[in-house]
Amino acid sequence: MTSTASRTRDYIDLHDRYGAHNYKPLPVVIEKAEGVWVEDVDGRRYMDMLAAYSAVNQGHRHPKLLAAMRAQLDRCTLTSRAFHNDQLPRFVERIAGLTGLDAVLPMNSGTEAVETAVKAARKWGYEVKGVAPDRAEIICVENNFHGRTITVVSFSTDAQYRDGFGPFTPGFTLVPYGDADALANAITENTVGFLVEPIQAEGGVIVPPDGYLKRVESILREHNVLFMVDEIQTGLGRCGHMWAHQHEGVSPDVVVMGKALSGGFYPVSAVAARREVMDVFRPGDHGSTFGGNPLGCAVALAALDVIEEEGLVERSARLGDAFRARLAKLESPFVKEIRGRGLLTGVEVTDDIGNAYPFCKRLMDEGVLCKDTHDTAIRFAPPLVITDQELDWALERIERVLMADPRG
Ligand code: IF1
Repeated sequence: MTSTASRTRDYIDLHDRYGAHNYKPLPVVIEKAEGVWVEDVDGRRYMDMLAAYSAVNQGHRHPKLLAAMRAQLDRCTLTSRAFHNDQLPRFVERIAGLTGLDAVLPMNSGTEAVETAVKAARKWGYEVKGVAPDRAEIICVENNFHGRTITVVSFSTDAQYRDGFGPFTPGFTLVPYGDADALANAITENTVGFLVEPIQAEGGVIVPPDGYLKRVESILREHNVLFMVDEIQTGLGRCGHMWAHQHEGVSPDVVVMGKALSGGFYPVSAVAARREVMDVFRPGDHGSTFGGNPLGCAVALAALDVIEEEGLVERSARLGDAFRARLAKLESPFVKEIRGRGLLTGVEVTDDIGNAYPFCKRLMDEGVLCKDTHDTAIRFAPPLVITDQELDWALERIERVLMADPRG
């Protein structure tokens, strides 16, 4: 590694040479971060309007999380689940309280938590609902994103996530998102669960029609099918409620969470469920070396404190509405639609522009980092600690970029 005027190029070349090429990141190499700001290896500053796909809702390196992490580092980092540790009990109690559910199972990545929910639903289907062995079906929706393991991409409808990775796990049925009738028609005697994102984030920030989740809930109750929500990206304040499903006041049987649960310090995920569902797991049925470790639990407890103490849920609701209102007023000829809730916003570019990447690149040049999703939408999801002034700063730049023809 040489020290040239552009260390950025050197780092990117080095990674290209030795790294796997499973991403196409924007050409910025981040070295430092604090709050909503990041700095690259050439000393340029940017506002982070992606927030690690909502894992840093609390802002980068929140002081309270730093302190909690450091304190726990000095005590104990990992015990495995062969022994108890003193942080996990408080963690599960806290998440039960926050979801209104009875029992909590900790994992690490979001995908693992989704897999855990799938396993719980299947076993509940056999042991409680009485589905015949190996016949359990789980209904998912088109255009979903729940992770990338073989089982999880088995119910993806995105060709890129699946092509070349078969054979897949059977037992999943797909219905269109936002269509409760389609769900009702797809239920069979073998259906054990319905898994859904309250808002499809990666899918392009798709907000379902009003009343959708409410209807879903009543259909599922009627047929004794578990209502499972993936709040990995939409939860923990991102969409202006603690959980995005609260927007419709529904009570899922299973809530899956991750990302901001540790404020970006450490992978921590969890599944919360009704006791009847969680109790299908008996000793030895399921687990993880790192899941429920004291370091992750300690940092998660602090991460939840920050969301509550700093009023991040209300902030997200208020600033998100203000953000979209100002973008709507812009009336850019290149914008087709503005969608979102709380501080999760998707800006769909017009069909003749067709591609959001050039806007993201220009925003980067203006000092605003964000990422396109599903090719045609720009996703804005800043840390929820963003101030009114910081949001104004970003909006000035976003407005400038959205008003300029990206082809010219
Ligand atoms: C990547 C996407 C976002 C998620 C929901 C489960 C998971 C995710 C609703 C899995 C993860 C991440 C994965 C990350 C980028 C990001 C992403 F573009 F890939 F689709 F946010 F939109 N459920 N989303 O959003 O959680 O195992 O990753 O912790 O794959 O690059 P994970």
